[in-house]
Amino acid sequence: MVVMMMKKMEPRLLAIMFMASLFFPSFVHSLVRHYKFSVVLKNTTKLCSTKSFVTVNGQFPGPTIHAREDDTVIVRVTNHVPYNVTLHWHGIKQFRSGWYDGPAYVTQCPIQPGQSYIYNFTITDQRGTLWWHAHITWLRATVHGAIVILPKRGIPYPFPKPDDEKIIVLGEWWKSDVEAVVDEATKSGGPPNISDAHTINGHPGPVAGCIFQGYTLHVESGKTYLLRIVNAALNDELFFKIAGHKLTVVEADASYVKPFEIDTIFLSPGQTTNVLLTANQPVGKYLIAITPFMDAPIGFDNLTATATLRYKGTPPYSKTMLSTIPAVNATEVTFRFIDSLRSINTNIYPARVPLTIEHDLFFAITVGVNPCDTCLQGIRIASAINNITFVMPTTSLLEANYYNIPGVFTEDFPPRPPMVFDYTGVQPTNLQSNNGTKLYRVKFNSSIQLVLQGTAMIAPENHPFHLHGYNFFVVGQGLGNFDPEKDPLTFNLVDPVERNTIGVPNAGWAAIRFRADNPGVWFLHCHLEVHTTWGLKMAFVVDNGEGPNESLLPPPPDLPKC
Ligand SMILES: *[C@@H]1O[C@H](CO)[C@@H](O)[C@H](O)[C@H]1NC(C)=O
Ligand SMILES: *[C@@H]1O[C@H](CO)[C@@H](O)[C@H](O)[C@H]1NC(C)=O
Ligand SMILES: *[C@@H]1O[C@H](CO)[C@@H](O)[C@H](O)[C@H]1NC(C)=O
Ligand SMILES: *[C@@H]1O[C@H](CO)[C@@H](O)[C@H](O)[C@H]1NC(C)=O
Ligand SMILES: *[C@@H]1O[C@H](CO)[C@@H](O)[C@H](O)[C@H]1NC(C)=O
Ligand SMILES: *[C@@H]1O[C@H](CO)[C@@H](O)[C@H](O)[C@H]1NC(C)=O
Ligand SMILES: *[C@@H]1O[C@H](CO)[C@@H](O)[C@H](O)[C@H]1NC(C)=O
Ligand SMILES: *[C@@H]1O[C@H](CO)[C@@H](O)[C@H](O)[C@H]1NC(C)=O
Ligand SMILES: *[C@@H]1O[C@H](CO)[C@@H](O)[C@H](O)[C@H]1NC(C)=O
Ligand SMILES: *[C@@H]1O[C@H](CO)[C@@H](O)[C@H](O)[C@H]1NC(C)=O
Ligand SMILES: [Cu+2]
Repeated sequence: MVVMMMKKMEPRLLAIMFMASLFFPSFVHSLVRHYKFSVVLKNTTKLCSTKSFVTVNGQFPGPTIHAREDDTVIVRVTNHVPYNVTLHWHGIKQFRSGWYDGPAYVTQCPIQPGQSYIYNFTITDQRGTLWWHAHITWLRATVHGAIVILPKRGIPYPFPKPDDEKIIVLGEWWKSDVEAVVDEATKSGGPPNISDAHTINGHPGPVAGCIFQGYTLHVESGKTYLLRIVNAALNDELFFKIAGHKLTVVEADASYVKPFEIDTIFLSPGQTTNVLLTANQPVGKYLIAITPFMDAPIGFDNLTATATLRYKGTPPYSKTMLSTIPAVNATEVTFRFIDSLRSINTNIYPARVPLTIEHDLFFAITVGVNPCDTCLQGIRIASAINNITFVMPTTSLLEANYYNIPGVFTEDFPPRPPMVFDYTGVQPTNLQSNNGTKLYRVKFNSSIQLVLQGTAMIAPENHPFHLHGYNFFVVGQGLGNFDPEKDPLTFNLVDPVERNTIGVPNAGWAAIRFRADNPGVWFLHCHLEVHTTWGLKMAFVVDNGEGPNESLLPPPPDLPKC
């Protein structure tokens, strides 16, 4: 195509184009990047137990996708395992390409054993670190990997160019099969078993029963490294710290932030961040530690995972410099990190915060119990938004909307709680919820404000909420009950951080804004897999706008069927 066009062009024009491409390297066409992902079982005897687990291409963490902004990424996924699989490209906006977003029964039916599906999406208007993961049952525990999006060719980072880049994927490991863990919990109605270890690039910490080798981050004195950190854990929010070194945060969820220096990074499951690390300490070895954060009276995996930062030239048998670690309930350390995040908001990367609101939504997040005859204690834990525990359909919501299939979902998702109570104070005595496959429909390009209100029902807890299809701006955050009169006066509408996953603080609230300029069905859910399983999820339906450029593409021919 390009060659044919060029043949028809004036030679003089071609010469100008060629020269322009020399002076402006960004003139070079964007690329199509092809990947082959085989979903296969891998056997291990090394990772804490002997078990067989699901991977992509036999790798844990899975392969990294490298692309530039404006590139098209094509991933041919073939399922060779006895489970249904889908893959989600976490944080990729999927403009008009919702068929490739990946959450099972939301945008597609599963890729069944023996089947293939080609994911095909273009990366528009984002650069940084994101990640991909399975989006069905609990398979993402071991089916995940990083996505590195470089800026367009010839466009520099808005911070000093690092000498090298390193990917650090944090995970959570069960000695037994994760599908058995979630199935057991679903049968019993109670909470699932907590994990047995945390991992850094696939290496578990020094944990009983695990062979400890540990990941080593090799550095050279005087050099600066860009660390691309992903929290791929299922249920645990994590602190990340390197002994003796400060970190300069430059990006969160593939959006640039105003750089700031800090010693402890805090990431909820689903979140990513890029930091600069300068090897400016005496040659030696330094401990890298990841530890969980939990400020609620809830059972969790409290184990630390460690790795080593090692300078080139470190003598053998050197001692590793240790570091203090934050207390598991160090809420103030989480706020120190979160409150420092600001969009870079420059001419090139403006923060386009919606200033007027067409949909003013207030979602109360509760965890309660419903009666259950077949459950161990006669009750089942259920989580809800505005008292609706989301019921997954058995066909894809996006298809149901596209083909107008009746009976799959209703459009009456409540924009506010049906019952007002003291969300973070005195709790209702009735802990039951309603259920349904209820969606919330908006017109193309509507502006939405969503206040996510945590509650103390059963126990107050932090919930990292993830929105598909968009980034949003975190315009406000606070403790206690949101005050619709006073709190909006303090909103940051100038340079709020732009991200795709937001930790709603324990017994507090977070306010986000976004413009629904991407047609499709977009999932909103807690990124603690345990809570998603309990029904803490819903979806938006966003209508097409005018003309093909504002409309969802037609479904691909190989879209899996239910
Ligand atoms: C993994 O182990 C199972 C049973 O333990 C065996 O049937 C299978 O062939 C093994 N797979 C590989 C790839 O080694
Ligand atoms: C990917 O999508 C583009 C645009 O929708 C289409 O032209 C192209 O053929 C697709 N590629 C594959 C491999 O399906
Ligand atoms: C969950 O933990 C209990 C108690 O330790 C154990 O008996 C059970 O086998 C575990 N379940 C799975 C699926 O590992
Ligand atoms: C970690 O949790 C276990 C129970 O899962 C508990 O026995 C242990 O005391 C805890 N350790 C710390 C340091 O809190
Ligand atoms: C954290 O936990 C410790 C030990 O349980 C307790 O003494 C301390 O008050 C807690 N701190 C906060 C901020 O809740
Ligand atoms: C939720 O719905 C259930 C069932 O209708 C009801 O009993 C309960 O009071 C409601 N709770 C809240 C907090 O709205
Ligand atoms: C939804 O609620 C109804 C009425 O309480 C109940 O019978 C049904 O089992 C619930 N469905 C699910 C999937 O929880
Ligand atoms: C969406 O709305 C904003 C604000 O009114 C406007 O600036 C923008 O052009 C609209 N975008 C589209 C694609 O219509
Ligand atoms: C759609 O977008 C393409 C490429 O940006 C542009 O050339 C075309 O004019 C647009 N069409 C309409 C109807 O806006
Ligand atoms: C896999 O997906 C198909 C299509 O939705 C469904 O019929 C089947 O029950 C699923 N299998 C499992 C094991 O969940
Ligand atoms: Cu949650």
